[in-house]
Amino acid sequence: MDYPAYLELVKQLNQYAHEYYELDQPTINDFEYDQLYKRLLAVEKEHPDWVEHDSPSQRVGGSVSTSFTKITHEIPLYSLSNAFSAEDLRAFDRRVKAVNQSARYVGEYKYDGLSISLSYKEGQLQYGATRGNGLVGEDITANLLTISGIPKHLEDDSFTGIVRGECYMPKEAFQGLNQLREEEGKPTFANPRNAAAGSLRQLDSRVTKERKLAVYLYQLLIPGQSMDQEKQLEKLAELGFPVNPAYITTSSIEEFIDYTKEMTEKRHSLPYEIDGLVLKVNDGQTQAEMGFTGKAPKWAIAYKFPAEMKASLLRDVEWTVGRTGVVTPTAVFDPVRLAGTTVQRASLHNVDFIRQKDLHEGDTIILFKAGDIIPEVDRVDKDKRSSGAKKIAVPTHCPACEEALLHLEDEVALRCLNPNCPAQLVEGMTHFASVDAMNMMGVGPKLIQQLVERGLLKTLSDWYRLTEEDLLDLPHIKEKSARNILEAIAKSTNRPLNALLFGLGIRHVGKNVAKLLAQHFLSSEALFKAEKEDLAIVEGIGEVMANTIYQYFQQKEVRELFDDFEKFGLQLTMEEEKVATDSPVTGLTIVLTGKLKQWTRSDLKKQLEKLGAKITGSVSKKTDLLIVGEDPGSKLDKAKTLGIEVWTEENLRDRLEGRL
Ligand code: 1X8
Repeated sequence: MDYPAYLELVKQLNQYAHEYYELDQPTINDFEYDQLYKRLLAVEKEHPDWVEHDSPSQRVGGSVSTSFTKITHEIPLYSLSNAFSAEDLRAFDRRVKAVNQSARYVGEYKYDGLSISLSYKEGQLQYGATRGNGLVGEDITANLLTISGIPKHLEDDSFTGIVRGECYMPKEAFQGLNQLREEEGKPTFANPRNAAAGSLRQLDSRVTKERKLAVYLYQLLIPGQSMDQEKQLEKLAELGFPVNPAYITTSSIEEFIDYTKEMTEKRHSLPYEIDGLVLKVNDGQTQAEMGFTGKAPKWAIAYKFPAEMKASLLRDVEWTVGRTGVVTPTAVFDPVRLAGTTVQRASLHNVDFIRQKDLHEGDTIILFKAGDIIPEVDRVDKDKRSSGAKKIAVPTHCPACEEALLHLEDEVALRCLNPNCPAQLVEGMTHFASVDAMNMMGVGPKLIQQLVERGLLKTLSDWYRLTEEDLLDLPHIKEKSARNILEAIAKSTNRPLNALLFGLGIRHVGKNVAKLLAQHFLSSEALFKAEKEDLAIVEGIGEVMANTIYQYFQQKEVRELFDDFEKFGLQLTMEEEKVATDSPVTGLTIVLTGKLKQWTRSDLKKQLEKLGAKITGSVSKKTDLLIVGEDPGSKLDKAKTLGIEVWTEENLRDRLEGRL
């Protein structure tokens, strides 16, 4: 790899990280990201002088997003030392008992979620923050307030202190969310923790609210006071916070070790995911005596459950073609019980994964569940391989259309490029008809399969060419259902532009991006005319996405498709979003000054304009309001002289959210 290619790789990885962490819209899966990241590390090892300061390798874990206001924790959040065996736990016990022979322990669940910290003053929530790097987190107050169990006001209005715990997504909510995302053609979350993280990092708390998050609180800190752990839990419950009653107290490490064994099995039947147990010295006095190492308390330890692994026999590798032509392999193996359910299939992701694991026909494979939910192949038991076993063959031709497959050297994916591939067609047509796209009620995959097989659906506009005779020709379709289908198709011509754009199935364009595009460009014509730069300036659309969208609209076939759409009367334009008429800033002439922390200037300008305000550059008698960030300059002086109202960013936010 040469230097420019290295720079490109850094840029690409940063874009993926941005899409993952800030937009909550990953465009590649974890495995693909890891592959690229490993390549980056290898190159940097070979050329240490190339390393860029913004390379992902230079970031420390738990990076702080730039989208939220940062909050410096009054008391840092610590991490926990880990124990992986009974022996580790006994060693911990010896260290504790050396300080206090009769020390007692509290043993609690270790949730696989995100640590949060809530600060209350006289019973009022001041802010809620993420852990961040332990010293500085992000202000996610608005999002946390959507979670039941996090009150804005406590009944006890004398309480001042910090409350900490874990925010998590229950297993059921996680599965529901992923199912929905799959239907919407969005990338799914790898585990409930990622899903919870993505949900908390939403800039729009209405999204967080839909995500069914939950919390358990387990720490209560009052500056200058020390409180036994059990007392903290009691007091938290008394204050009205959700506290998990499932904790044990004991002074015997052997009893705790037994508990770890019991929970290793039982955890799978809990409605949320735990990845271990936390053992804490109960009394505050002993805690204080033991103190902290660099960043972890010496009086607590996290026991991590061993990941459950089971062996099974690989029976087959299935290759399926998705909507975008990517061909993905799935392992089919003898059914095994694993982490609470019976499994017999696991994604093998892509060709690189198969090569890396060195998978052969009939191999004994060792399985585990990623995030306690998704079956994954960990490795192959090579000792059990029969001599002469063949490597898993990678198909050279599409399993659906038999066209030659393409495997680009620097792409992980194996692709079928045949635009008329029936598998892709069926997937693409199904997506077009789906609820969030053209919403053709009563049009299912089976019907679509038949229509594709008969050559009646070759391109998306063919939907609008279907006749009653076409449908009546199909088995089991009577006049009534044929009419219903045609009616549903006809009705779909009224779907708004964003739904149509989503339905096209452009790579990386999910429901949200489709909406951004529609609202920004307002017509398909404008999209055909847009340059890459015009696309990339849309808030929420990165360079990679801009490029794909641009390429898509350059295609001749797409032009023809839209000409057909126009002919069939589809909605190819939409109205600009209405400007609000009743917000606290409607009709005001506003000037912005100073460095803003919560918004970028252009974002804030856009938002205020949507609320019906006019933004101008300099303060004059006509100015109604000045909004000041950090280090305001002469504009503030001038505004004061003219007696113009001045708001800080915080004032503005409070007003907009109706808090003042
Ligand atoms: C992290 C966690 C703790 C507890 C539960 N789940 C976690 N993820 C607990 O104390 N019960 S404590 C903790 C930390 O201190 N980093």
